Amino acid sequence: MDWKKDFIWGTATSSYQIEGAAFEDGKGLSVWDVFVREKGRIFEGHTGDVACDHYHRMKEDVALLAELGVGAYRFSVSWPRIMPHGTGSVNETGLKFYSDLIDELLKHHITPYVTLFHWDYPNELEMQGGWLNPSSPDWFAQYTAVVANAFGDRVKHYFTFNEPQIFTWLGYDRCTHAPGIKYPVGRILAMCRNIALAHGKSVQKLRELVPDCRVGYAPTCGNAYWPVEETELLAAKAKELQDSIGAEDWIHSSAFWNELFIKGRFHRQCPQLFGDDLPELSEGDRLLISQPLDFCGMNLYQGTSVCLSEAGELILGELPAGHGKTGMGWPITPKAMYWAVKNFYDTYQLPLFITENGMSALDVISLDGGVHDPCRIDYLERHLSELKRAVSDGAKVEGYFLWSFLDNFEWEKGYDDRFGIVYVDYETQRRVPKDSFYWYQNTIKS
Ligand code: GCO
Repeated sequence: MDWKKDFIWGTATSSYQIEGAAFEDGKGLSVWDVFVREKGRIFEGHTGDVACDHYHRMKEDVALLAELGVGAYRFSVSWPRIMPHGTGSVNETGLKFYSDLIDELLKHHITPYVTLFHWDYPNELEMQGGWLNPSSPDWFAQYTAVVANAFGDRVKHYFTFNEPQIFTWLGYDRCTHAPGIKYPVGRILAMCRNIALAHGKSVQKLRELVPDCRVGYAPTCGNAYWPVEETELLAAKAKELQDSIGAEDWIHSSAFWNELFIKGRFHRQCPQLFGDDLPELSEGDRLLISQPLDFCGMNLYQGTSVCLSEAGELILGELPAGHGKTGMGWPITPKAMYWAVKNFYDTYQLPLFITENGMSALDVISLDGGVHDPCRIDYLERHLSELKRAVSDGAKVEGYFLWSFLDNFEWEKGYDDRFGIVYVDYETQRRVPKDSFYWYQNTIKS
């Protein structure tokens, strides 16, 4: 691998988390615009109404991306910004925002990677049952066609869904994310089937309208298990666990969604777990859902350790007291990067992009005017070296998108956690590149 010539270095963001302009220029409501107004849902009542005001500061932000020196930028399109009602009429001003963004990126030789769905679902469609509505796959295909027709001449890389395991699990089971409607498991499974059909129809539409496109999806790695000692026994156990789905957190597992999106089937454990609740997948469904993909994303932040106790029993998730953590309290587990990538590639042989990796920290602007984030640099260095190890062990990884370019709206945590390599002062909207920005700039160069 020629890390300089062939490897794609990028950063990632998403529409609701950075754009703001939530009610401007003809944009329709998303389920997040509604959810953030429900008392107690979001930290200190924060909303994405303004966020990083990227909608009005796009050129300044792209100039910063160009200074950073990335070859690619992963962003998402807000469905209700370009289709206010979710279906039917198109908002030309909304389309123009993304068209201008794409032109600005290309002017700076930055390749756009577009995520079609990063959770800001049109509220009017949610009112019609959302992903439970049997028409939802067609709604998504229609939206895909609008994006493909508008940008397909310049955008060749697409991710259909960002983290289907998160917006379903937190949106309709744990209810900490929009729309926060609690469904019984049977309904969630029916929703998963429609989401998978929507993914298949979207891939079909992209291939039809953008023949030279490359398509994938961006799951989180919900179950990244890593062996504390790299013995055969523990490595085998980590892989077995990564390929399994638990009874309680099946929906959070990457295995459930990779089997559905890549193989067009429910995971082998589903029949026992869900019995009659499990919807039928016809042969037609299978073929549609498992449309061949060009690559798969992986949003990787952390993993669960696998080790043996003194008595020789298997213990999960035991980390020594004082083990490193991020600002959100997530354990820092760089080996999860190696094992998640290696196990995924051994199982599916699909080229991978790390579509998100990074950490939240309680960053402040120091007295010297800089933002010093050595912990983030350490986190990134360790994860990138584990990624390099996985590549040298044969995994085909095409690129890496650091999460995130800007500090932004971290869903139910609001602005309390900062994931950016660029600090955002939300009072003034001033951008301050952190030390990690300059570290990443140098890493890309070298
Ligand atoms: C996710 C989402 C991002 C989050 C990031 C930090 O992976 O949950 O894609 O929108 O902000 O991961 O939690």
